[in-house]
Amino acid sequence: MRYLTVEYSGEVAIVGLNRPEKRNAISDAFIEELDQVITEVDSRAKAAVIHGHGPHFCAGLDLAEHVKKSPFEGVHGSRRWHQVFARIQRGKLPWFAALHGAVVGGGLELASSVHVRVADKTAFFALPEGQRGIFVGGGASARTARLMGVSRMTDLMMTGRSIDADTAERWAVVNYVVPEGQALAEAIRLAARAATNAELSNYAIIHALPRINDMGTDDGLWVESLIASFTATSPEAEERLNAFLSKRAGKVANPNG
Ligand code: 1HE
Repeated sequence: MRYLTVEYSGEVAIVGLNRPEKRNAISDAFIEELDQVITEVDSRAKAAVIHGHGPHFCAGLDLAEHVKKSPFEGVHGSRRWHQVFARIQRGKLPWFAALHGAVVGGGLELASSVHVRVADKTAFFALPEGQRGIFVGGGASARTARLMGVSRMTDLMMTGRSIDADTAERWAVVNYVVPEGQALAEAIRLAARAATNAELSNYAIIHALPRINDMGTDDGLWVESLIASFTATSPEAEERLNAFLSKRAGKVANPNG
């Protein structure tokens, strides 16, 4: 692998963006390698974590490569990012991102395609496409806009400002903020926990929730009933429900102690 590292911690795949000398900027070859890595981890892991090697998570699109593209190549390139990121967002596994340093442009688009985001205090977020004379092309107008809202995304793109990790949490872009250097360990811990869920439940969470969110209430509730019945009647659900009733499974944790 040239641009990515893959390790395993039990059932959790740990995927590292590994082009630190270019701040993990994503080139065409990088995207193709990510596609291969997703195929590999889909068959070997029950959850996955993505993080960046070096001082930043990801500086987004490889601008040096992009400068040389024709309009037609640009469209195909953007569609390829969409295809590969869709394999994360609506694939087989729960994905977690560990974010530090720059999470900008296409880096934020990649982070927006995972299911749970953990940022450390060094993380900062921006969409500098306006300054570069381009537009988002890796899914931000659909995914990042759904996280932070169109108004905030418009502000980021118009003004070119960066937001810090606490603001990103307030804007629902990240789920957790942890001290410097602790995002990866925390993301792995959370992913390991998700890996113990019923596979069918994780699949339903990944696939049904965002689709229902895109539906009207009545259609959404109908689909919810189907998914609820589909998961609850699986042998694994029966075993897990019986485990709780016979006091073999843990109780829900009370955050107040
Ligand atoms: C790059 C890229 C890149 C760095 N493409 N080469 N993304 C951006 O507009 C972000 C541009 N990058 C930056 O603002 C800064 O590099 C960072 C804030 C991310 C990091 O700063 P720093 O001081 O740690 O690193 P650096 O010295 O700026 O960069 C180190 C090297 O990485 C340098 O190359 P060198 O040969 O001079 O050593 C940089 O040129 C190179 N580098 N970022 C190519 N992005 C599907 S559409 C998505 C659209 C977008 O993503 S637009 C946003 C693009």
